Amino acid sequence: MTGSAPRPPYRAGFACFVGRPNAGKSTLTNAIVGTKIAITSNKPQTTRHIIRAVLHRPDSQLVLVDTPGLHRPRTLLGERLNDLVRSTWSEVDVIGLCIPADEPIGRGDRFITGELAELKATVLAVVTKTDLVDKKKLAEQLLAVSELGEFAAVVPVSAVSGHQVDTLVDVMTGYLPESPQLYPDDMLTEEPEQVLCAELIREAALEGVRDELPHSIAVVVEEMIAEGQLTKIYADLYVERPSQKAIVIGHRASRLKAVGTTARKQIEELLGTRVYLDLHVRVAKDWQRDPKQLRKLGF
Ligand SMILES: Nc1nc2c(ncn2[C@@H]2O[C@H](COP(=O)(O)OP(=O)(O)OP(=O)(O)O)[C@@H](O)[C@H]2O)c(=O)[nH]1
Ligand SMILES: [Mg+2]
Repeated sequence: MTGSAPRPPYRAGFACFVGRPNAGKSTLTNAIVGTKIAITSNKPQTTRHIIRAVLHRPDSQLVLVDTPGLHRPRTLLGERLNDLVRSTWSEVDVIGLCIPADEPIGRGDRFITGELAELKATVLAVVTKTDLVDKKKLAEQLLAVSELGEFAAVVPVSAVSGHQVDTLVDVMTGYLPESPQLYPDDMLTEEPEQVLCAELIREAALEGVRDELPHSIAVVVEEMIAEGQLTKIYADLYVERPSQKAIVIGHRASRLKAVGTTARKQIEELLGTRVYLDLHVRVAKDWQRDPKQLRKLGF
């Protein structure tokens, strides 16, 4: 006679990925929940808002908190973003320190590792972008990372190929506390649609711009009106200087049109309706350094 095995306890809690800009935190968050919730780009410091994404499993709920990359701040915005990261660290149960497989460990990684050692959360190291290196290089990186600090585990993963994503979830979930469910069954994120839409517009606008411009772009959705199968969206795209406005708009508005088309497709996918997108470019002089403007833009 065999009785059925005791059910594992239900676990639920919060986790976040940290690491320098561009380490692959947002891409990994999306890969884990299987939906694009956080925007990503090859420009450093893409993430500016804390976004929570919930992964539901029969015996667990993992709430991923996507944070900006920790960096040496050069503006008031940079300082605010770093503050957001640090306040998240103190609220989560598990932290995954992301280090790309294809880049040497740097001063920034050592600095972050040192800060994490002070926290009560379980800290894992996650070696990201494993699809970009061969086996030998990966083995070397795993060794280097394990010597960087005291980690509960070191997990290699590729958000692009999906390699080891489930394993990483298993490991993270194992460190969550026993807890009742935290969010309703079908809730993927608590982020308002308005914010998600603004982020998709910003992602489209980041494509193909260089130097300081990516940092100068901010997007606010002013109004969303649902009319049956059509959603009308009125949004403002802010830059810091008139010269940047000209670049963003492009020759005969060609760039702005392209940004609008890309963003509209993404938003239609998100909302499941057709979308009319009205996009205006405005100058908010040096907003990254101006407390009043920052507040207006939601920081
Ligand atoms: N090849 C490969 N590229 C990846 C992988 N994960 C992320 N990337 C790329 O790395 C770049 C940065 O990814 P993000 O997810 O935006 O990085 P992040 O850590 O969130 O960056 P910040 O928000 O700026 O701190 C993007 O161009 C991604 O497409 C991966 O597993 N493999
Ligand atoms: Mg990000």
